[in-house]
Amino acid sequence: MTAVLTDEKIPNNVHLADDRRLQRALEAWQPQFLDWWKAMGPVGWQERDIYLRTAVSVETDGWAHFNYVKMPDYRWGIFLEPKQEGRVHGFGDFAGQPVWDEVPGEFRNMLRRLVVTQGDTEPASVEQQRLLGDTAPSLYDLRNLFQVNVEEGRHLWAMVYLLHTYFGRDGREEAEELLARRSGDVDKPRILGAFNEPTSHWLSFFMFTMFTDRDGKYQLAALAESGFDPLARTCRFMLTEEAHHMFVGESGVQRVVKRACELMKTAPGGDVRAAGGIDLPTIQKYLHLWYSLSLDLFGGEVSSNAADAFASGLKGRYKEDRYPEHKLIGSHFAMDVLEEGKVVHKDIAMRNALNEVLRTEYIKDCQRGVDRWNKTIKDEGIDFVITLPSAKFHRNIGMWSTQRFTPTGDMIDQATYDARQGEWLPNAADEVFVKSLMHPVYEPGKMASWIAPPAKGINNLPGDFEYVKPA
Ligand code: BYC
Repeated sequence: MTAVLTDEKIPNNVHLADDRRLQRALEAWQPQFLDWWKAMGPVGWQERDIYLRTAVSVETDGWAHFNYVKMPDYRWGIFLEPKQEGRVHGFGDFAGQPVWDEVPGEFRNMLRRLVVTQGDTEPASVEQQRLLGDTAPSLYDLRNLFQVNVEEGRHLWAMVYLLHTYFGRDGREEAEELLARRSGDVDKPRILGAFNEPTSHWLSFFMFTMFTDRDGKYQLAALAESGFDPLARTCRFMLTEEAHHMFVGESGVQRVVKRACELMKTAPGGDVRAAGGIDLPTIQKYLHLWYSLSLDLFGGEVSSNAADAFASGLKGRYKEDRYPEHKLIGSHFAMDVLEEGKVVHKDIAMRNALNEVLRTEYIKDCQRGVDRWNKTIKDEGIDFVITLPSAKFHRNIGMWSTQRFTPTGDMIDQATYDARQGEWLPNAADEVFVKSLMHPVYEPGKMASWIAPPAKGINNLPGDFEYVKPA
């Protein structure tokens, strides 16, 4: 095992040294985590010095320390936002009562399931991205990939801390299972659909960090409202790291879009593909794919699980305190539903509609990102608009998954869908083409043909900074 740490084996602000039993349990899990990281984490870069940001404390000057580090030596720590004395439940049946520092027995299973589901996504994403280092379009992007990867590893630690501390033997078993499931494995898949999809090239990686990490933002924000205080405090700190992941996605796609526009103007016949770029219609197809997979992550449109999680104070809404009312008894949400094969707009009891309420906030946030991409296209003088498809398109979870829809939301039969899906989603030829562009560029300051350089460097460093040191 790599010698990880200097003073403390597991950096933390949870007074781990005061709880010998917990400390021993986590120190026993640590080598299993490192074995998993080495087996399933980034392939081929583990011994390199990478310019990474490490959280060493939750204070403003402590959560973003930049330095060269070899990934297995990254200090994966346990950080919770400081406790707010006197905090009360902000929503649900217990609104106004003091928050819980221990797991209430009647909600133990529901809470464990939420923590396990959240925890499962973190190693899953590392597994999905493990080969991307082979084809990075620049050292800047390579470093960003690894930053995202190590932080997902830390987010796994955050959930494993909760499992070990609050869920006894079941929690320890669940923590082991988190290292045993594998993204895309037929026998032991990851829990949620999008986390079993291959992220086989960098366009998918950027779409994943734009859309799937953004689901993470909304789910973590909903859990950050939790009346189970340790969960709320850990999710609040995770959210500070999550912002960079979405930046990687949004700015990554923006740079691919910009390059496509430049080539439309300069390449012979405006043929972006022939000039080594990814054309805007292909970008739109990958958006369709990753956005729809990410919409699935919010669960069913009408969900008694969501109602129960809200009622019991475990999972709130995005920025719960912006809402005027926090019990949601007798209120409704107007939304599209499927009734006898027809789409109808009707009022659904609010607590049952909470997955859709969260998804609606998420969609607005995605639209803001897409608007910024469209501004880039407009600034380049190109006539093209990228759009989010209807939330009914290409769904595998929830009521829309039982019917077929076009990207504009019209219901169609299966035969029409089968005949046309290659126009809307990446087909085999698109995938072959995008992969054909994926050649590594490891020279400082240089970029692959299909992506524009970033507007500025990490931590304001110059464009030709050596983010990853040679072997
Ligand atoms: N795939 O009542 P329903 C992140 C299951 S991403 C497969 O409709 P519910 C990150 C569901 O389990 C954020 N199965 O939904 C991003 C249930 O199963 P059972 C991760 C699914 O329970 C990038 C059944 O369908 N965090 O952090 O209200 C990189 C009916 O469920 C799916 C969380 O998800 C699916 N997509 O909501 C790294 C937060 N959706 O009971 C990290 C924790 C539903 O019939 N999780 N099912 O066996 C939750 O809050 C909820 O579990 C969900 C589902 C929102 C996911």
